[in-house]
Amino acid sequence: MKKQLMAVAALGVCAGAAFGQVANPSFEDNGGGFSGWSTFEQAFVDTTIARTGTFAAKFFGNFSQQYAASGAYQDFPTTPGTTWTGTGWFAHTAGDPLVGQNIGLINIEWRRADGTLISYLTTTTVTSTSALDTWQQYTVSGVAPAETATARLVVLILQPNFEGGSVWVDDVAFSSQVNCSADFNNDGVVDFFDYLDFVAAFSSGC
Ligand SMILES: [Ca+2]
Repeated sequence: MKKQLMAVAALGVCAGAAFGQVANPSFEDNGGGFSGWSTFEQAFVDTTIARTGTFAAKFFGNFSQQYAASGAYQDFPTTPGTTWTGTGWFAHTAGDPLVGQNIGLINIEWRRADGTLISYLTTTTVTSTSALDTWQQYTVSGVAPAETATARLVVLILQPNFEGGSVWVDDVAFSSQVNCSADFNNDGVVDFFDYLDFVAAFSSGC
């Protein structure tokens, strides 16, 4: 009986998938725009191509420096050890195709409480060789390192060498999962089945 009470007391949801939802993920809010996002350099919404709704984000290089970047981001409070996964749909168009070294990226930046950058993860998305006018989904995922207070999801174009073309982005998502040592069967919930697995592991010894 004592064991059962212990197990019931431990019942809880381990995964935090509801935490960290992206605001305005399809760029449709307020008649199309970046509500909920922060932007940098050449960032616009337009109706030339959209995966869902009417609008998508459009980024192109500023042609003023090498490795110019333009894009948009959102910040989410977090703690070290939390796993974050970002996804976004990317495209380029026949009307303004990516040229040469220009690429789309989806990044996670890990930042301290004072806002300084600790490190970042990056996934290359569309390139000059990607199919035109075709949406494809890309993912970036990782675990927040020590000192992380903020996980920043960034979608952007990188323009290394003054070349033309635009990156389009739609339907962005970002979710977190707290890694939980009591979730023995890794189903995202701590319940009696985890306790049984623990007992079985304990009984079998090492
Ligand atoms: Ca949209």
